[in-house]
Amino acid sequence: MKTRAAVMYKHNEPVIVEELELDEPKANEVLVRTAASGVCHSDLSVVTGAIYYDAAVVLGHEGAGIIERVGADVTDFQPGDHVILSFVSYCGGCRMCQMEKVCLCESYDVPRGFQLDGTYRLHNKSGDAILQMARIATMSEYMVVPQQNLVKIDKDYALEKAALVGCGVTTGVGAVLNTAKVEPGSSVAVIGTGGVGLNAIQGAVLAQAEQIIAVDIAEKKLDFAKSFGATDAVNAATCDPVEAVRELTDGLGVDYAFEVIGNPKTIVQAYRMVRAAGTAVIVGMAHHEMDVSIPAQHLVSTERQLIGSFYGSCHPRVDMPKLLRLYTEGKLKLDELITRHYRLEQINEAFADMEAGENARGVIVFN
Ligand code: CXF
Ligand code: ZN
Repeated sequence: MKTRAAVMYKHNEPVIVEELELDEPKANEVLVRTAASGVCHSDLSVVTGAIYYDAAVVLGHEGAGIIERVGADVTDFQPGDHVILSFVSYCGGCRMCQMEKVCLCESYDVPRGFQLDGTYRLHNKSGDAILQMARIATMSEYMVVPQQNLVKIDKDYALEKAALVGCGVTTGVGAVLNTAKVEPGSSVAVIGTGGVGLNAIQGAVLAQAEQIIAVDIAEKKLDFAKSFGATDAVNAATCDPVEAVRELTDGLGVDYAFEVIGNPKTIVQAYRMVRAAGTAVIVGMAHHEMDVSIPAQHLVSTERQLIGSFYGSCHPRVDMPKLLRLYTEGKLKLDELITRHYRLEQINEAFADMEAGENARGVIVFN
């Protein structure tokens, strides 16, 4: 069948929207009609090569849709089911899965562009195989994905809201609640208040943190941060954010700092703005070849913790429905996250707006 999709052919060049040929789902696979795809900074990182795919790839890893057809051996899903796409497919049997750390499944690694059997479902007019970002590729009208990448949800939820739970909400809220396990009364800094950072702020509110300091260089994003629950805002374009955070915490530093950019400089800032025995949590995906330098003796003598958080340490099928329930109960903002809707053809404009700090989240909607 045919599907219109946003393809990254060349790094740092505009993304091409074109019609591709999509194969039928094989055993264990499901055909999903995409309803909405969030536009996340990691999609742009694929365009720049920071998250590296060595061939043409359809972008998108934050989406929701409706099941159209299922392949052989798919028993848990049927046509008409509403689903969120998870960007991790886990095997369920390896040691990490047994430890309930399914997003760290031994069979998964970033990036993944082909199906579990090693073959491809997408081809362009020249017959070339096209990869799917994170095996899903939500910036396409239709997707064939492994059933492990699906999370069934109630049909009452608007799919454009549910889509955001596929990456930004789960990654940000999960970093605070699951990875760091922030305690009530804590002080928290969030560096980078884009779509994921705003959700780290929401997570800090849910964790009942007392002080939530937003750090960014764009005033508009700091305004978003305040409306999502930040108690203080620091514009790092006009001051040293480490000094500013220390001042706001009586010289001590915060209990937790979340770095949601993926930049060595801001990762070091996160490390430096936590108090002794505090925890710096790195959420942003840095360029795959980048290293970070931390003062090794200081790390020991101050007992600082420096930890990574991938996909909010989530269990997709447990945590995503839970987050939707929090939304229903009015405890989690999803409506306010969506600043602007785009058509698939506007993907390059959506990226430009994201880089300019215009949106909390931009969302591509399909009809
Ligand atoms: C990324 C991580 C690499 C695969 C796609 C999603 N995380 C968040 O944006
Ligand atoms: Zn993402």
